[in-house]
Amino acid sequence: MTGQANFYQRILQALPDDRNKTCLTTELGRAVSYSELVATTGRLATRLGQLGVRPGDRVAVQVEKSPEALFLYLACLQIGAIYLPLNTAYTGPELAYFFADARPGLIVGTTKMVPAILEIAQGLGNALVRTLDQDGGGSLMDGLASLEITLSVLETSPDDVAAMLYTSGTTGRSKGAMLTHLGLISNAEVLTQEWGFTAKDILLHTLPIFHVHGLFVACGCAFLSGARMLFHASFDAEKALDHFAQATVFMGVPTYYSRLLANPRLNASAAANMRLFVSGSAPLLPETFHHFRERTGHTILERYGMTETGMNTSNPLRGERRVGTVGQPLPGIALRIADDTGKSLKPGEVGVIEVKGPNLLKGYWQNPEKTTEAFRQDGYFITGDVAYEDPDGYICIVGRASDMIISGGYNVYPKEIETIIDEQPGVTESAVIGIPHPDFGEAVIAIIRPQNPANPPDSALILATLKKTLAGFKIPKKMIFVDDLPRNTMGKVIKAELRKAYAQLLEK
Ligand code: MCA
Ligand code: AMP
Repeated sequence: MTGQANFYQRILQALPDDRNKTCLTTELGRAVSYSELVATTGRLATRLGQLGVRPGDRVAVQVEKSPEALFLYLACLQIGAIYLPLNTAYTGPELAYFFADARPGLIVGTTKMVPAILEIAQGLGNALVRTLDQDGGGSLMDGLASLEITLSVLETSPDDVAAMLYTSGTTGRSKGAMLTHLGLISNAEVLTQEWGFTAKDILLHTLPIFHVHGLFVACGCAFLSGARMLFHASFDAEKALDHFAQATVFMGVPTYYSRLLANPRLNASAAANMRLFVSGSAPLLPETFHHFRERTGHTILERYGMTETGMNTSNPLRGERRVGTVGQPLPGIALRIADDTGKSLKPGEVGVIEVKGPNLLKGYWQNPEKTTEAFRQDGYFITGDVAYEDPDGYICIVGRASDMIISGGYNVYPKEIETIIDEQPGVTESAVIGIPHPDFGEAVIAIIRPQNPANPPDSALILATLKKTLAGFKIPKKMIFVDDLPRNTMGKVIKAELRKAYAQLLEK
């Protein structure tokens, strides 16, 4: 790690000398050079300054993926503002929670979402709202091309907050994980090194850029190595395969790999130009790992991370990539499998993964209690992921301490859905669980106990209410009415039993 504390300054240091080189190409064929990246980022930074955004202010952004969206992120880094990206699937009520909690000084949304955003912003006092659309237009960009750049890169200290991402961790309502410049720099540096990124690489980038995986991992490696990106607006297996021949690295969640496998065009010759396939965000099934190797000759490299920590472990670039494991701790990151007092367990013993290193979050936004709960006295962060270490030091994740669901790489917290279902007329209670799904890995389903089993409420009405409030990926793929839910002696619903009973419901 070099002395530079601002992540954007570190990125600038890594850019190729020839700024006319292409930094990224969109799927529509638009080529963006490094000089355009630097100039537009500088102008956006200046625009943010004109709008009154100051170091430490939150800039909440819910926009479609585009080069300008990426420059807006870099502009926030440049001026020391805290970048707060939000999933484009979030509805008005979800946004209202994040805005009320984070109190952003500026909210940037798409023209489509802005009426809803303005309504929320009105209730928040002085939040400014600007638009940025996928084509690079919008009120944030008005007159930008002729704007003189007046702001340079702010010298930040390593533990200044660069970005804030909302996550529920293991419990409770979403909390803003404060990620520092040092955390982002150290993690991007270690991954660039470990995965052998160079300026010769071309990264096929199809992930969303509102999460750690697409923004910090993928873009971080590209920026620090000078690799070019083929920047797709979203993942589409057909379009991705159209660009395989030009790319050398691909990163995705397991659903991307199962969708690629479902496409007959995937074979060894289609993947001949690739040197590395990386998977993460959710468990990669052994069958996906093996089928991918049989079809393409490539062994997927699985790694493991978390919003709060960035990446913690990785299978090796050289050496054995062991199926069913997430590899070994990355350099500079200490990891232990611990019992519930934080004591290290022996290899083979199952416990919770705890990690420590420069990659860790600074804390949860305005939530000292949850921050204290998440850390041990000796500085280790408690991930909530349940695992054991094999005799060679590879980490095998076997479950999660919470009943969080990961569907297609997105985390879903049952409580949030259960609370809404339980408020519906005719419902006594509900249990939301994740069950195996051929495309999403896990799918959300709801088991509902109606007040009158002979006359259960209309599931279409419950669905409609859920859709008004929650992002689409959280909506149950099925709702089942039952007379009773299984309980333990304390009266708590036994979700493990429900997961077992409905395990086959959505399988092939
Ligand atoms: C979309 N839908 C989903 C999901 N995505 N349902 C369940 N799970 C999902 N993940 C629903 C929509 O609500 C909609 O429902 C229908 O599917 C079609 O929506 P569309 O947007 O067209 O779907 P898609 O394009 O097929 O998207 C699926 C996807 C996407 C490509 C797998 O979800 C995706 O890109 N996931 C990646 C997430 C990711 O980047 N995760 C990293 C975060 P309806 O038709 O009923 O309206 S985790 C992270 O960063 C940590 C640190 C880590 O370790 O990496
Ligand atoms: P998030 O809160 O979105 O950052 O999700 C992080 C969670 O995703 C982790 O705590 C793990 O439960 C899960 N995760 C990430 N990568 C993997 C992986 N390779 N295998 C299994 N689970 C993973």
